[in-house]
Parts: sequence; structure tokens; C-alpha cells
Amino acid sequence: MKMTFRWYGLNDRVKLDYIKQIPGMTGVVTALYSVPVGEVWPEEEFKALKAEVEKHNLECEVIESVPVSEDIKLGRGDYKRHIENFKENIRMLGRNGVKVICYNFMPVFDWTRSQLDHKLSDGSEALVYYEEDVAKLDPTKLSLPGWDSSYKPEEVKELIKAYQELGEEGLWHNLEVFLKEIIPVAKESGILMAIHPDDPAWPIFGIPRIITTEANIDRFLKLVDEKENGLTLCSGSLGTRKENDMVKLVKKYVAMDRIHFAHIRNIKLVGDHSFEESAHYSKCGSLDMVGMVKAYHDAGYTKYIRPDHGRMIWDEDAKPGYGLYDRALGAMYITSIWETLDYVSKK
Ligand code: DNO
Repeated sequence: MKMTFRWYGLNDRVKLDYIKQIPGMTGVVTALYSVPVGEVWPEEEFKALKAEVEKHNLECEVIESVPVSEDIKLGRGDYKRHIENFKENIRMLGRNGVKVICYNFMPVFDWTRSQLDHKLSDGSEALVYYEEDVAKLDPTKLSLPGWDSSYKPEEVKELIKAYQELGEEGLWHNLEVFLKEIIPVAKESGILMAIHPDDPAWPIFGIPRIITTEANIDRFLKLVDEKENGLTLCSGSLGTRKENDMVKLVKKYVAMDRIHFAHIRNIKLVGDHSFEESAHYSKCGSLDMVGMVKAYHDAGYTKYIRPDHGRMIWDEDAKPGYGLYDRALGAMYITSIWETLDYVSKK
């Protein structure tokens, strides 16, 4: 496996120098954040970003994310032009040594939480999702750090209505149209596409979400049954549903060679539709972290892993979920499990 770390570009408080100091780190996962969703990424800008990363002896082989426009997801307006632009981005990234592109097909809202700074009993702060608090939120007035914040409240209102009308089957259809266009281009460009599951893995605010369960992932993989049509297997997203057995899912999809990128983190389930993000260490949450890492390890997984969200600890002041300290602990925890498994299996 290759251990990587998400980096938000030159404005990120977490510097490349710090990331490089985490033992075992091979590269960063990043994106061009200046380009509006749906448009073409300027090649020179990407080359400069990559050069900056490489100057720090880190690789830049995974993009998270090339965002998919609402028009594509809704199959309306500018969707054909946006799909062509997406293909251009795939070609350009392939030319520049990128191997994996992570993206998602979540309508309007990317990852959603009810609070970003919930104090856990040890004094650390974590992102949490409490169903009863989410029910009280007004989605048109919300903004979370992982979202495209360029929508105005009236636009969000219109989008929500459009997705409610489109429904789950409509969203599946538009995903299929998108995949049939882009996967052949990914194949030609040496790129593995890796969809990120919906976080949390259920519909929110009455709008559909489809990358949520084993049955739906099976359906997704069959839409275009090619290796290039793969997954970012995010344990903290799929793991929000109790019935998603993460160790089993890793084993299954890694054996099919459809996991191109792994987001490994732990969560503590505190209700059917409520959870708290916890430290990576298994005992802090509900997921079997060693079981998951072992499933990747024993399958001889050679692709990319990153620790996912961290808590805010040691008075760090950073983007919620994306500080340096707790994610660095997460990376070391995963790397240590891997090393131990290597050691034991060679004995
Ligand atoms: C959350 C992330 C997601 C992810 C996108 C991928 O922290 O894992 O925001 O980057 O959904 O497109």
C-alpha cells in the first residue's frame, strides 16, 4: 500500500514539510480548488501544484476530487458540456502522472454533520451526526467545509426540489450516463476512477443518495463492469450503517480489484442514524480497524490509503476534520498495523 495524506493546497495550514515528517508517508491527495465545478482545470496550474508537492519528495498520484456538477447529476442544463470538460480533466491528469481520481455523486451536499466541534469526554473535539439535530437544520442555510459553498439559499431550495423530483432511479440513470461517457476515457488515460460513498450512507433532507449499501455498490460496479469503474472505500461513510460489515466489504471489493483508494477511519455509532467520529484506534469507536487493515494487507493491496478525518487535539487550529495531529496519529496507527502484519506473516 501507499500511505497518503489529504492536502488542501498552498493555503492549507498543514504544510507539505509537516506531512513529509510523518513516517511512511509517500504522497498527498489534493485538487485544484480555484476552478469552478464543471470547468476545465488549467494544465499549467496543475503542473505547478504537482511540482510543489514533488519538491517535498512526495507523490501526487491521487486527486480528491474532480467534482461532478449538479447539472451532470441532474442530467439537465449544461450537463453535456460538463461531461466533456470532465473528460478533458481526466486526460490532462493522466498525462501528468495521476493514477486515481476520487469523486462523488452526492446531490448538493457532500459529507454532512450536525456539529463540527463536539467535545468528547477526553476534551478533544470531533465531528458528529445526531439525527435529531440534523432534523432541525435548515438545509438552505447550511454550509460545511467539505461543500461547494457557491450556492445561494434559493438555489439550494431549487436543487433540493429538483432532486426530489428526479428520485433515486433518476439519479442512477444519470450516473450511468456519466460513467458510460467517462470510463472509456479513463481507460485510455491510465486513470482509475474511484467513487466515494455517500456520507452518511442514507438519504438526507428528502433527497436521494445511492452509494450507500453493498447491494447498491454491486449495482454501481455493474453499470460499467470495468476495473476503471472503481471505489474509494471509505469506512467512515459506509460504516455509518450498522448492516454494512466493513471487513467483509473490504475483502469482497479488494478481491475484485475494484478498490483504488481507501479512506480508513473509525466512528462510534450512537444510534441507528447517529454517530460520532472517533480516534482511529479500534477501541475508540465501533469499527474493526485491524480487521479492515488486515483485509487489505492479506489481499496484497498495493494502492492508496489515507487516514481520514481526525479529531481536533492539542489545541490545534485547523479545518474541521483535517488537522495535522490526529490524522498523523491515524496514519501511524494504520502503518503500524501493516508493519506488524508483514512481520507476523513472514515469521
Ligand atoms: C470528506 C471527504 C469527502 C470526499 C468527497 C469525494 O472528508 O472524504 O468530502 O472528499 O466526497 O468526492
